[in-house]
Amino acid sequence: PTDQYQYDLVVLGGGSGGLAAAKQATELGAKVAVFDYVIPSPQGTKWGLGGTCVNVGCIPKKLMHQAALLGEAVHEATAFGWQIPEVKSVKIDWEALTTAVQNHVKSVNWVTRVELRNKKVEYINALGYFKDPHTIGGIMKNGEEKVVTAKNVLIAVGGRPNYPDIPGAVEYGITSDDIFSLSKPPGKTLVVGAGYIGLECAGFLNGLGYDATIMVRSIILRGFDQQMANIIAEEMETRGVHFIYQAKPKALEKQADGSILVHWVDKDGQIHKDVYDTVLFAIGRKALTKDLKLENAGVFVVPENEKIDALNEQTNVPHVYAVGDVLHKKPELTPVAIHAGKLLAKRLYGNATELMDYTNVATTVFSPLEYGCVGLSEEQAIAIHGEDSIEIYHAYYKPTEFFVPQKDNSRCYLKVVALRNNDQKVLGLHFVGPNAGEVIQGFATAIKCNLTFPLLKSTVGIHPTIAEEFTRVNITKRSGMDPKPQS
Ligand code: FAD
Ligand code: NA7
Repeated sequence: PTDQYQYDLVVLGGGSGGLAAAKQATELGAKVAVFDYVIPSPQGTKWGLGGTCVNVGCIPKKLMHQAALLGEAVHEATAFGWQIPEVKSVKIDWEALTTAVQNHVKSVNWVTRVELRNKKVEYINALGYFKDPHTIGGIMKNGEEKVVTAKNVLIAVGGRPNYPDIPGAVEYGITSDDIFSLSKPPGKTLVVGAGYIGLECAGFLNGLGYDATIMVRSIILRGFDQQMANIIAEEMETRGVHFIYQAKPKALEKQADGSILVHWVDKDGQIHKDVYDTVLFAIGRKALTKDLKLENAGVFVVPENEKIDALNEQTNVPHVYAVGDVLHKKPELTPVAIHAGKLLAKRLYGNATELMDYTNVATTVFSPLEYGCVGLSEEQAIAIHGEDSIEIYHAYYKPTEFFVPQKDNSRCYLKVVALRNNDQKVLGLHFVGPNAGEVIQGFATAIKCNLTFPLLKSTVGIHPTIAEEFTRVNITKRSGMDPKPQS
């Protein structure tokens, strides 16, 4: 420990960012404690160490998406000659699915604890808060308080789902915190919100055979390229997901048979009523800064969203840092939290100087037909550089594996957003199709290396893949030529 403090670093929040920073800091010789505590959801769902990604985010989400893809694959397999008796009656066993998913989550919780023990990071299962700028209190499950002092503090408390302020929402609604361990099959489900979490949840539920409806307040996937967003929504619609546009829920009422009567209002102010088995809110997330008593340390939050506006992960109080979803205007993604946490620990305890680069972070929406992207959307590129300076190359393509089962390929589409001037720097890549995340990841490195359109064109493809389509694209939107494949 450094001079008068018990710890060199106390981390508030044992999720993606906090754990990465804690492990890196101890590796560099710092004495570190991590406070992690999960307040149960209003439905009573709780989970172990590791944060959102492991327990109620990326990991269970990807597993349920995979389960849905496998259901699709079972049907395709017959076209390739697999003999599957009574393929039409193949259906999901929700309990078996959630058990498998939760078993994996629990194994990750366990590995995380062992890793902390091995690395000599002290794990304190308590809800931490500032007593003063260098003193952290933590309320444990039994109500007792643990108090420690720290030279530096890292805030990595992440966020939790919002509920709308309407009657019945908290009592009868669920969120992504509950869906992955829901004890009974969700049945007919209303998903409120058309951000990526709403689309993904409705997508896998539909793929698993449940009737799913998305209630969209305004647009699909605010902040993402709108052409691409609408393509994946259209694809979801053809696969059976229902969309109610320009609508908001007004009230939820529990009925005698356990179903939920949803009162909702359309764009003309007309009230409608529909019955669902499950209502899932995916209307955004709030940063968990309220419980931290930041005023005791003098740390400011942005009033509108209670997030922390840090410069190079340093808050307005020099020895207090922040990483992950709690940061204002930074991508809310696990690898972003991890990368920023590691770099910060290296700067604090390893004499490093490298700063986190939040630009050109690739991401993927795991909708039934996935959407992966990196860099600027078409709209953003035009807003920054002007329409005359931007060239959009685009193409529809036909995945080889779609032909035999005659899968609909009409929304397999990609586009390249590039500058029009001499070097034709690539500003953004967008891809709708199978395994979009796998396709985009390597191109994200290429963009970091200042990829230009001529360099992309000089890359020899891997055949037959869908990623090679990026090396074949040559039709500009400006030309008005048909981007559909000629063969
Ligand atoms: P978290 O991982 O949320 O960890 C914070 C931890 O701190 C939690 O355990 C919390 O309980 C604890 N805590 C809070 N307050 C206190 C306190 N006062 N004292 C002690 N502990 C406290 N990202 C991707 O990159 N890819 C994806 O596919 C993806 N899918 C997602 C799907 C869903 C449904 C959701 C909800 C999120 C998804 N994300 C995805 C986002 C990703 O999960 C987050 O960006 C990431 O977990 C943020 O890490 P963090 O360290 O900021 O916070
Ligand atoms: P997002 O991406 O913030 O999207 C929230 C969606 O919910 C969006 O479509 C909103 O519509 C809609 N919304 C927001 N408030 C309401 C209310 N009150 N009623 C109905 N609809 C509403 O949130 P996610 O939950 O998908 O993800 C949260 C974050 O976690 C996300 O930013 C990731 O980076 C990580 P709008 O477009 O505002 O009209």
